[in-house]
Amino acid sequence: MAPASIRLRANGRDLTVPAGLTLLEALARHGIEVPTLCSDPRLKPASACRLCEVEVRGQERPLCACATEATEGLEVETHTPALEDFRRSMLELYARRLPAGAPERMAGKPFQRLLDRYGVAPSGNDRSGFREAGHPYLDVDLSWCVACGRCVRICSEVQGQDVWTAVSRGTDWHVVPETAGSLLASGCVSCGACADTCPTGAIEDAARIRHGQPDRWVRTTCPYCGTGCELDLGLTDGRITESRPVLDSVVSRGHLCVKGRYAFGFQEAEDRVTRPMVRRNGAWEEVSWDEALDAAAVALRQAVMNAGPGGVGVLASSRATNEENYLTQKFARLALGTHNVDCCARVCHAPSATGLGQVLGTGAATNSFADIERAAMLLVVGANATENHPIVGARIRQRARAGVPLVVIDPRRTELAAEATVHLALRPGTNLPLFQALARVILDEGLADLAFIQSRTEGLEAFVTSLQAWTPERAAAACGVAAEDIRRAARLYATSKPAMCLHGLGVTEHIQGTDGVMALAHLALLTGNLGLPGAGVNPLRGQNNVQGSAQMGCEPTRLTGYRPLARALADHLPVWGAALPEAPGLTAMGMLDAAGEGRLRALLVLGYDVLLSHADARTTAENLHGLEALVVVDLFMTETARAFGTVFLPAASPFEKEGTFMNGERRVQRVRQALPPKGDSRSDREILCALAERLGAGGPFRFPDAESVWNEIRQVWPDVQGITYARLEREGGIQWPCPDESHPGTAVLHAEGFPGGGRAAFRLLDYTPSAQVATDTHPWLLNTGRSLFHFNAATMTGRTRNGHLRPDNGLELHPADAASLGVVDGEAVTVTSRHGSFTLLAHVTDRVRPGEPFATFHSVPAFVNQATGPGRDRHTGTPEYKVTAVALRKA
Ligand SMILES: Nc1nc2c(c(=O)[nH]1)N[C@H]1C(S)=C(S)[C@@H](COP(=O)(O)OP(=O)(O)OC[C@H]3O[C@@H](n4cnc5c(=O)[nH]c(N)nc54)[C@H](O)[C@@H]3O)O[C@H]1N2
Ligand SMILES: Nc1nc2c(c(=O)[nH]1)N[C@H]1C(S)=C(S)[C@@H](COP(=O)(O)OP(=O)(O)OC[C@H]3O[C@@H](n4cnc5c(=O)[nH]c(N)nc54)[C@H](O)[C@@H]3O)O[C@H]1N2
Ligand code: SF4
Ligand code: SF4
Ligand SMILES: [Mo]
Repeated sequence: MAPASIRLRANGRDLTVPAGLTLLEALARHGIEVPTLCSDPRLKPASACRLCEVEVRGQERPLCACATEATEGLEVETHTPALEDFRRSMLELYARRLPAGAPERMAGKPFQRLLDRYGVAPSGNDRSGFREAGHPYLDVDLSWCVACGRCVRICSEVQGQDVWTAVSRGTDWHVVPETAGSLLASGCVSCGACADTCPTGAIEDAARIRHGQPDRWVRTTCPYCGTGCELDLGLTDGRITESRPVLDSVVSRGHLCVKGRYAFGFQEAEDRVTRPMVRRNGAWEEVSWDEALDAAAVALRQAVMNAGPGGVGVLASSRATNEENYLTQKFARLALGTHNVDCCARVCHAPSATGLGQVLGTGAATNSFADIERAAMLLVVGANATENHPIVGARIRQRARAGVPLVVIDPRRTELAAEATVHLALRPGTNLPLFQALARVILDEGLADLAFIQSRTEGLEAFVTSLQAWTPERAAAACGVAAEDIRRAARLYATSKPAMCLHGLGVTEHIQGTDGVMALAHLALLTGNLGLPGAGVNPLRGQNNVQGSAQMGCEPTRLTGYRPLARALADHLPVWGAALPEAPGLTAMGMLDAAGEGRLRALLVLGYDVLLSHADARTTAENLHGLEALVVVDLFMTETARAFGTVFLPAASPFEKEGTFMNGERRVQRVRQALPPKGDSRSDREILCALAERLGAGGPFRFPDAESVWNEIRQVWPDVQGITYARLEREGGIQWPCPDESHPGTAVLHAEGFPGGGRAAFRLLDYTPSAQVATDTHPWLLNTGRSLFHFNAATMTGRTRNGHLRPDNGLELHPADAASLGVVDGEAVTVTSRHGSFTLLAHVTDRVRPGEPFATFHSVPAFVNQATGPGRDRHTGTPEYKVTAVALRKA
């Protein structure tokens, strides 16, 4: 084994550093700053600028510190007069390329600091470099380009988009976007990595050019997806003007997608609701907080009086913090006396939690994002990671490009599918036959890990028998793929160890959602891909804190820790000091059904646009119509509130409060307040506690701050006992289980055993095909999901300039389908199912299969869920968003 640390000598000083660093990094650890232009910790060393050359004893010529490993006994000199003279003359060469005018563009940039240090000033006058000023987020003026190549490298090595290319211009070279036209017209995804790394400001955030350097930075966690990237919010005069990636974040490693990087503007949107409101005679009226809270409390109390505690329900927000979600379910249970509490995991990854729970005993991702780089093979199932978890997706793409086998199972040729070793483009709704056939090939071809199966699982024999029907040929026919491809995929998965499975909604949002997840878990059991780094079954969780909402107990049958009521009761009772309701609770679906039937009278909805996001919108609307009161806590007038709300309580945004989020790899990370709540808005925590006081249940809801709520969570859920705010501050995010303060957190679940010391269990799964089949009247199968620039109901991204980036909310339609309808790209198409219809502009592309159009649900006017149907997963009730039989016509 390599030694953990090594010693070297620099400028006459003895230094001890961890082994494996470059000389540049090693010296930096001891405060010896060697100048450099082309290096960035996110990039492979390029040795291009030569500024970091140092003299190494025994070497004839100086060596680039960025490309030299720090090894035992090395003796270096870093700032000899010769080296410094060389650096100054190099910088003079660079400075000659830069225009002498308009120095403010480079103000504060690393290259300006270097020039200052060496007393060099820009002296050129060529302003003819490529420019782009019409981009909403980026401002490019390559007159300031010093050809360090960092933009080219970061776009390729980190983001994988390869937008920038180097072209020679006379004796030197410059960069231009691939199309030489503009960034907007190129394959650029506006991740902003090139602007972040550019040392001169040639490629820069438009906001930096406009507002100058921020005067304050606040480190926090991204409020969008479950990846949980860390951002530095830059504030200028009390406004957020920038968001930059955090270099030392273990999750995001100095990278962000367009949403974390640029989509923060919703916070100050003009139509943000910042005053409490009550609906009177059909119209919203602004009122005081007292009035609004009274109105909400009266409505909730009245519903309980009229229909019993089961007559009210609460929908939690998976966009809010853990602390707020904990209070939400505590509010339902203690202040309202009902288990009617749920969150949008119900319409998302509830099948993952249930399916993994059934087979493995824990319903969360088994491994970590860092395992992407450890896996010898990657299996991506029904997840469009480069668009929906872009930081994860970019890393998967880098591994595939480095030669790691990648199997993608998705009806569409997603960006990852285009890079895959095998792409199984199955018919939507046919995961189960495919997964069963994969299992059968693994067993038939003797590729199973028998030792693992024997020591750690049970139920194999019956499982093997149940697979008899699923030959690759039969599955191939059911799924519309080639039997040989099923065999190739099975062999790749079973013979490359460790193999890591990552899955998305293409697995869960089906009537066989939970069964599909169990079938995936079986594949991992068969091949021994559990409990190892680089392996496991990993749902790519959706919203920033959906893992947290469920884990906090926003679930009718589970308390904090996602533990069944009976099992978690003993931890909760002493802390809560009150008995729990006896009647069982309803899921989100069940609550809406009950509202339609008049059994549920009032609903409290925090940050969740039910009307727009639930399937079969007509039924959703009818159900919501059955409510006597609908209290909405949100930042914006959601479609649900607009149509049915009776009280509106304006919530503080995630940039305006303290707390924690939990990302998809079970990591608890801090959310930090950058701004005071806008207008009169208040945090969900304050709102819930104030409501509890009004309901006469204030006692268990008196918390001075978010941290004190977290400390109560630690008391009721032993798995996070060791995670304190002080540790999060010191160490960064921590993954549960973390039972005590000396525990480092758990990166890989099930290394020792499955929960309760038990074995993982193979389950027998029956395949019931979807009722949504193509017929003469509805010959197409509609698939729905998301795209990069918008987020869910687009409530937040729709209030930023993301919409200017690419018109990407069209109906993806295969050219053959477009031809049969007589439509061309950009023409409107009406999609009609048995449930309803919507109209979208056609986006003609062969990334979808013929007969299988795809729509995002991001467009409010289009309102795609008018057409999706009532199908639900039989275990969790999760809607069947991914298959609807439809008819299409030119609008
Ligand atoms: N940019 C962006 N990012 C987001 C979101 C967003 O709205 N926009 N939303 C967030 C949320 S809440 C979530 S839950 C995640 C979701 O992230 P993903 O799980 O990636 O979401 P989807 O795009 O809905 O669906 C993924 C894929 O499933 C495929 N699919 C459909 N049917 C089938 C099938 O039968 N079998 C298989 N194998 N695949 C199928 C679709 O073609 C699609 O490519 O993204 C989160 N991140
Ligand atoms: N056709 C189709 N429909 C789908 C899906 C699909 O794939 N296809 N996917 C489904 C999935 S996976 C999901 S998760 C749902 C998502 O559906 P929603 O949960 O409705 O989607 P979001 O847009 O994330 O809405 C979150 C709301 O929270 C508010 N918000 C943000 N931060 C806070 C906060 O701190 N506090 C409060 N109180 N509010 C806040 C926002 O303003 C926004 O109104 O959509 C589902 N609908
Ligand atoms: S913003 Fe991202 S994708 Fe676009 S050119 Fe820069 S690095 Fe490449
Ligand atoms: S990948 Fe997700 S968490 Fe990361 S910046 Fe993008 S939206 Fe935010
Ligand atoms: Mo989701």
